[in-house]
Amino acid sequence: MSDLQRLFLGFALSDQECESMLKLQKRLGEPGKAVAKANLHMTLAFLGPTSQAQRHALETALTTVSLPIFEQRLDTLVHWRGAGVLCLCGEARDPGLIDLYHECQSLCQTLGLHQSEHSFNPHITLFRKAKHYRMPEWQPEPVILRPQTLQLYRSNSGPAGVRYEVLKSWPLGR
Ligand code: 2AM
Repeated sequence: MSDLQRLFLGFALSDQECESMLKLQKRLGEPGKAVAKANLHMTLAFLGPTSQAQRHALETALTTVSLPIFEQRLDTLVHWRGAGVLCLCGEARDPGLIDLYHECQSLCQTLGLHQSEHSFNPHITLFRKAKHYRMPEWQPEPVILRPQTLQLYRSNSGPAGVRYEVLKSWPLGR
């Protein structure tokens, strides 16, 4: 039997940050399936199908990587039509966060995990299955994220939908 788990690294949102996203979802109406409050997050790196050995090696490597405290401004609505997602996006500016992204991509390469074809694109997915959507005329209130921890998530798909389980957390600030 395969021991592969679908994993990704990301940042959880504070209650206040979640509330801002829920308010924005409400204001946007029903462009697709709203991401549930418990699933709201900002992805750092999608790892894809990961074995126990790869997970163990990744967790060990992450204990020695610099995990800076950072702020991330998200201020632009983006509709990725192909993927059918509507996101709140921002520009990656914090050098520590950008370094961390590259460090993770390099770990993914070393460990044979999924590597992104794109540069870091900070975003929070608000809606999925949003294939046909006309963007509103207005711009959203900017949200400044101030994450406390980096998390390793497992994505579990079940009859009730997808659920992201936190497998491990590393406090930021080292
Ligand atoms: P998202 O961050 O844009 O929402 C688990 O599937 C998480 O990893 C999702 O939140 C998803 O998108 C993100 N992700 C990033 N790249 C992915 C990819 N190539 N395939 C699937 N999910 C990906």
